[in-house]
Amino acid sequence: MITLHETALSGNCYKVRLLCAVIGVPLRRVELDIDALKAGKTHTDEFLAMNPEGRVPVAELDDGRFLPESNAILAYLAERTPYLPEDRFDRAQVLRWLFWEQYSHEPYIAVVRAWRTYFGIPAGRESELPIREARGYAALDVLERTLARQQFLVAERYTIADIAIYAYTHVAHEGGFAMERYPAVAAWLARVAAQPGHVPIDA
Ligand SMILES: N[C@@H](CCC(=O)N[C@@H](CS)C(=O)NCC(=O)O)C(=O)O
Repeated sequence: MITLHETALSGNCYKVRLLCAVIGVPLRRVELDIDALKAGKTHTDEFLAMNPEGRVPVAELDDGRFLPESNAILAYLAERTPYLPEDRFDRAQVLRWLFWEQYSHEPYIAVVRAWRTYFGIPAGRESELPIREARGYAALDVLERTLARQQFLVAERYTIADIAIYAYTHVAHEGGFAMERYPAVAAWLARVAAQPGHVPIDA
């Protein structure tokens, strides 16, 4: 059992819920909704004691320890499951995609979606939108090139690399990204959604 401090609409939080559903780890959800986020409820002293960065998701373990950072939570929960390979090279490839997601994908695809769908573009930052869109498309191009040649991102099997990157890719259209340009990505999204234990973001 873990307790997940989260926001339902966040792909970073959904990643953790999806992995828990796939591996059968029971989850207690503590929701900080969009209004709580807008009101800065992740920046209270109580929340900052769980995550000094003041962001969700944060996993609260049974022994009372807290683990922030979505992809670190995935790696923790996937240890000794088929979703984090034992093989040294395959495991490094999973890490490669987790790092890539946080550096080259999430800051563009997730942020454009958040601005367009939930928050609006912050005042004074309008000029960032086309740059973030272009970088989001660059990330989708990387996925399309990769998935045109293989079924899953690492070692031809479903891993936490797929879960991490699925989370915001499958809702990229909400940010206005033209997903019809990416047939191999679309086929991979369908493969991921067909995996045992899959749950949608709004479950
Ligand atoms: N690198 C972090 C990013 C977490 C993140 O950006 N969380 C957002 C929601 S998706 C948040 O808590 N925003 C509220 C804030 O920054 O105050 C992760 O992957 O967990």
